[in-house]
Amino acid sequence: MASGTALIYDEEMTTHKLLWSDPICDIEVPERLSSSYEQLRSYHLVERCVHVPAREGSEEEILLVHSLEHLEVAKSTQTMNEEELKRVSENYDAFFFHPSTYRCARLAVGATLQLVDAVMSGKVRNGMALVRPPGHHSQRNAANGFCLFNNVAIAAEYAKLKYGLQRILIVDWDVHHGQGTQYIFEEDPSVLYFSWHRYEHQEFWPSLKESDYDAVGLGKGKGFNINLPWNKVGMGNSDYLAAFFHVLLPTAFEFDPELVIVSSGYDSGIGDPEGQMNATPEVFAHLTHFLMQLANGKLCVILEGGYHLKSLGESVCMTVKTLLGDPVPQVSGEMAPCLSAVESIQNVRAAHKPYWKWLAYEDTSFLQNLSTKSHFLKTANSNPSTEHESKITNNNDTVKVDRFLELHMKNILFPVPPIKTATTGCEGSEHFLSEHVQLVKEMDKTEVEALVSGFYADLVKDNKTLLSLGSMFVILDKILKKEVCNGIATSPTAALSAAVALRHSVRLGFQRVLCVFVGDMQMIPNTEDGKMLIINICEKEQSGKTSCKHYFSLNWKEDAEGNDFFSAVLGFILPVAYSYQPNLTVIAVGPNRNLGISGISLLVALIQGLAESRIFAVIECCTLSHTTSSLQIINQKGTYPSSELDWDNT
Ligand code: Q9C
Ligand code: ZN
Repeated sequence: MASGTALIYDEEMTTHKLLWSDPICDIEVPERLSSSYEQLRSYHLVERCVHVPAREGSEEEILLVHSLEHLEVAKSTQTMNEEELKRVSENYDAFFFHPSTYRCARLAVGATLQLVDAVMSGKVRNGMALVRPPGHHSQRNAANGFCLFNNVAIAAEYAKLKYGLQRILIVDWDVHHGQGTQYIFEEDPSVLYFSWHRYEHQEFWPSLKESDYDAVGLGKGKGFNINLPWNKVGMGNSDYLAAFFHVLLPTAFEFDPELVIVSSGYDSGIGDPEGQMNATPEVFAHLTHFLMQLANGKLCVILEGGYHLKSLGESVCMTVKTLLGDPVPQVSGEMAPCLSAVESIQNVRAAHKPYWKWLAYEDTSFLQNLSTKSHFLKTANSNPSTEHESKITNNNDTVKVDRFLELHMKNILFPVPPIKTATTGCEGSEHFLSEHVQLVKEMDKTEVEALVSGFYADLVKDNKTLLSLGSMFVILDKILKKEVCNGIATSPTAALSAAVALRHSVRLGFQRVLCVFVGDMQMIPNTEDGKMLIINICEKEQSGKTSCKHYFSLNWKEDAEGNDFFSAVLGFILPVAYSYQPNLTVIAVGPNRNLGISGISLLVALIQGLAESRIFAVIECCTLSHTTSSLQIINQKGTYPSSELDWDNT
């Protein structure tokens, strides 16, 4: 698999600038590019990237999307004087020409195509291109909204042509609707276009009817255009995450793109004068992290808008850091989408229900099957909008709920179906025992006994268990001391190991530990007043084992549909996990698990955005089918060195 992150920047693209006074266009300044690059430099991110030079896009490449007439008009501006430039500019809505504009726009196209080539050829895994002028408003025959050529649209056509791609996802997180991109691909089922945008019921520029949620595409392209209009300003981290969990990610995973291109405008970030939104720079790390799980990691991020220089620079850095594989920073703020966001999300889901089976679950009856020890869940799910309202208005609720529970209930917008049993039993793994012995040298039996004394001591009956706990502690301690970001341990009794790990972490002062347990959990630890949250994905109902409200069990039902796993992860596990905001995640894989190794590794990858990517995995020995697959589970940077686990001896 390809590694490395490309960064494309060419100072020449700062020569395009506004020569006269125009209050509409004066925010699109050269410093957007230069100060973002400086910010990357100051975080020492530039030197960690693979430098890829820009080039001019060819006329032929521009003509993949634009008319010859448009190209000729643009070309003709190179030799114009200011007065002539101003006159041509006035033919368009919010665009300005400078004598260098044509050259810069060709560099912007070429830089974007260079990035596509670097990623598609396997020279790098992913990358970002800092370009000006931006592209997503530009149309076949017109400049618009600071955009001359549609860089991202040209890149998609180019990738289809040069690499024979059949499915490309364009994610447009700029705060404006990329109507240009929509027009170019609205009849094309090979390009899935997703855009969220400030809309305010058509009040906000470009004020088009076709920016609303009901523009789903045309002809063969029906279902491949997804618009999520924001009807209020002030949308924040939780709204953006909810949009990903409940709209973009389910459709994107179902679409299964071969390449992801981001129209990466940061005017959707906090402080931006155009967007008026509240999302902080860290949220872009999370959005990037999610998109990295698609298309085998092939992700090209292309700059669009972003007019608050500081916010823009920080957000660009968050994106590049994440592309490089750094731990994902925690998002701040309460994790519940606002009512207006929920409405928009409901609307776009309803509009797209005919086209995407992964959006189709809106049957609330499943909730009766969802065995959760929290009675709040049932009411909270039945009608998110009114539920949200009642939370706001009904302050003297007689039921005292934990703050987090209250929050995450609002976060679970849509019901999750029960999930089908997907996989096989266990295979032998006796050879793992030797390495427990080996590791335990670092922590002897008496030490372990001391650590578990007073709790679980009675459960640690045999030597084998004691030894495995020893190895578990060694790895866990490295994570807790922040020597490593994540780690993995095997155990003959995953539930016990997880319980001990949770207890130990809490004792060391971790305030919120999330535990995702896959398979039958033979014992459920005391959740210690909300310091642990346990989500158990299992086949059997774990009834009567605990009365704790910080324990949820998701049951895979025999008659459940395929793909339900995804709905559960995106519709339930991630929203709950994000609202809990853990500072450590423990994932345990026990016996009778109903998930294959690929499901588990995707689950891990998705929850790796939490707890600053601090994650500890415990796998019950007999559930490993072979050694390498266990390593697939945690494969991000910062992994506890597998050599120490000595698992490469297959
Ligand atoms: N009353 C990008 O972010 N505003 N373009 C026009 C007219 C134009 C934004 C307002 C905003 C263009 C790439
Ligand atoms: Zn924009």
